[in-house]
Amino acid sequence: MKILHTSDWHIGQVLNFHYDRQEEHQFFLDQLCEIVQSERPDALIVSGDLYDKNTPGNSSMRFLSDNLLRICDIAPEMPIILTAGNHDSSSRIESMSGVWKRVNTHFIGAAERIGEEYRLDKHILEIPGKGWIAAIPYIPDYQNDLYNIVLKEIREKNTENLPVILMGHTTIGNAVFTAHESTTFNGRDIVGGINSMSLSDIDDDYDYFALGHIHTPQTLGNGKARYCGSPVQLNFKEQFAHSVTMVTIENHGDMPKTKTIELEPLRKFYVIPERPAPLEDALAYLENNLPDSQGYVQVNILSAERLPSDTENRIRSILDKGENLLYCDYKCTRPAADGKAVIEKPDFNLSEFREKDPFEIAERYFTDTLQTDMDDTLKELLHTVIQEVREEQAQ
Ligand SMILES: [Mn+2]
Repeated sequence: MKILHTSDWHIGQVLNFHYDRQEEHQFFLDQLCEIVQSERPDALIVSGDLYDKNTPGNSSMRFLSDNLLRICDIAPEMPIILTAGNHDSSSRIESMSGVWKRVNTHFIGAAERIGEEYRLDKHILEIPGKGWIAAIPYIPDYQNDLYNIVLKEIREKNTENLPVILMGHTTIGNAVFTAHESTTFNGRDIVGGINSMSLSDIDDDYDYFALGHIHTPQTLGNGKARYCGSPVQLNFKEQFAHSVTMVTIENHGDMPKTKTIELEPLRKFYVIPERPAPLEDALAYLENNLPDSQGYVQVNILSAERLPSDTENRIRSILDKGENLLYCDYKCTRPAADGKAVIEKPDFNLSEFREKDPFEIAERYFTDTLQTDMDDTLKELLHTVIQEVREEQAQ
């Protein structure tokens, strides 16, 4: 069985309130169409965060459906399986699922219970003669038993011993979180508001665990679980090659063979200079080192003081000398007493702030103002409240 694994598309992202990424997403999806055409996978799976917001605009929704239809036309026999991530609204993702099934495209938004039991049929997709897909969307912590329940059901159905693919949108502990802010609570990693689970919590009889949520591509400890990473760079921290993953599994029980297919970005993300430098040095460096291909620029400044109000205009006028360089923002880092840059806790700029988990913001506010750490009772309380608001929003 051959599977094309991707996740974290974040369609509809607007960078710094200003730069609509649709052209860049189109550039990615054009490449995805070519990959489907040339590789002919048995299924295309998208492990969550289809949209950037849980209320995507009409143009984003149309953009996704137009592009999915293009893929359907290229490979009508190939099922497309898309799950909701924590950025998506699960009910919105499922709202048109009945229609989409007619073109072999499956949207799975949330787990559902009938009485005490989960509805399992919506998570289990058989690709006849090829294999099985266990399509688990982003689920709240208390539903984590769903993974093993679905795998058990597939075990019983899989009399031909075909490969089993598990999909998930979650944090796996000890993964590499470079493109994200992570925090630890009660010994568990938390990324983007999702508490980590351990691979050992999940029965080991899947052949490949197609993960989404962490944007840094990586294969995890057991060699069978992989974050394919985001296909389009979403912020200045994601300084790595963006890609999709092609997975081949011969038989159930064999190790998966993965191939990373790198994607070409339409625009690049430049952090200039690489290390924070005093304002005048940073601007002079920028002027002498203007990138020659189009992209977003973040200027990396070291300053103990608030920057003068004309800083933004000065940066813009330097960028105007380049070809299609888009001003994004500057990042101001405070120097420590010994003159070295403090990079552990830089000031957030507005776009970074919007990406933050509410827990982190509250925790930081608390420690900054009261100069003491939040105790566990308060942390617990805060987590519960955030979780409850999230669940309400998801409905
Ligand atoms: Mn994501």
